Amino acid sequence: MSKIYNVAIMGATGAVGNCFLRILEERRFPVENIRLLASERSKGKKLKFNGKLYPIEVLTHDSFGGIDLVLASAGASRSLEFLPSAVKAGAVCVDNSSAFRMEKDVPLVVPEVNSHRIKEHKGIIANPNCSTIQMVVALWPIHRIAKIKRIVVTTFQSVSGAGQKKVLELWKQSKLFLAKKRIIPVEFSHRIAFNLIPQIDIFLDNAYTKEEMKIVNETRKIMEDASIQINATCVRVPVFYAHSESVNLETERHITADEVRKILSKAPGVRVIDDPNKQAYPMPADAEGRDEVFVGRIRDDLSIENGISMWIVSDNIRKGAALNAIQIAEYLVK
Ligand code: NAP
Ligand code: 3JN
Repeated sequence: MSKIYNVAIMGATGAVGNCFLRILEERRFPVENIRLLASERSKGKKLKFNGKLYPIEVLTHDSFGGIDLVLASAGASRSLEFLPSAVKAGAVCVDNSSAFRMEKDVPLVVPEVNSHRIKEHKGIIANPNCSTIQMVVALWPIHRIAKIKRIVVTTFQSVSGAGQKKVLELWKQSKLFLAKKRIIPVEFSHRIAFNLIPQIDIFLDNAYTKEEMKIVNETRKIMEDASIQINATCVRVPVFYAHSESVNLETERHITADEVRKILSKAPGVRVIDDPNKQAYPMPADAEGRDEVFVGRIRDDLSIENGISMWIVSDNIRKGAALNAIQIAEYLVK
């Protein structure tokens, strides 16, 4: 790669794509030229980057000439179809989708955990699912010291995790609900305003959802430990931004809540907010727009010998998607 980079954003008009633009600006990523790619639907639109308007171009196999870095967030089928062309054209791709995450020769990276894998890439580096990212940032420092044997996680995932249209749907439904008008769900399978939906993505044959099994399989790959037992329940909640997780751990070595608090207060990317006397704990409203993974409600599990419970919150569009991918890109250019 040269010193200033030609960057393409695949899915530039989406929730994650927009966040890519803002974070590249904020972190002064060395961009020479930027190419904004989306579907036919966005033909004629323009988006601002570093004070200049750029046209949206329709994504094709020829979109990658002269491009050094592709940040992809146009969905898994687009990644499967177009990233091989980008690699052929000489670009390195950081992919936000699930398309290549579990491929053996594709690194699946959360820089706070396994940045050493980045250099093994063959053109594509995968960004994990947002729920996996925030969980492993908080759990990796504990795993290193006490070896996690089992994780039971319940997620509370904001609507933005499912894309821009779902954010609008929550707005619309909330207004209708408060006006006591009839709600016909369009984007979600059920009403999301003033409700919870215990299903994210499709159900698999084992009665878990695809989102739940992503957490299981991706966590094992990132933490390089196939022996960790993981049970996940993913729930969509009427929150606009930031995902929350209730996590219970069983460790091989005994570790106290106080020790966990100390370890996490020094861990990269983590911010501990945990003072029950002041009713201080992480909440999605405070995590929105922030880069950290927030951890609180750290407590000993009274029901087993080596157990810890905690509450983890992070902005799903930033650390859960765009920021993690740009941190990977920063390692690439280093
Ligand atoms: P979104 O707001 O719905 O945006 C989708 C983007 O993909 C838009 O820019 C859209 O362009 C583009 N797109 C859709 N179909 C296309 C096509 N046929 N050709 C070219 N571009 C196309 O969704 P999002 O929240 O940004 O998420 C996008 C993807 O990122 C997801 O599908 C997922 O794979 C990944 N993601 C990952 C995480 C994570 O956990 N790491 C979190 C969220 C999303 P138009 O505006 O032209 O339709
Ligand atoms: O729903 C959420 O909160 C996260 C969703 C992520 C997502 C949405 C559509 C397609 C993904 C993902 O990142 O796993 C995918 C996908 O790429 O399969």
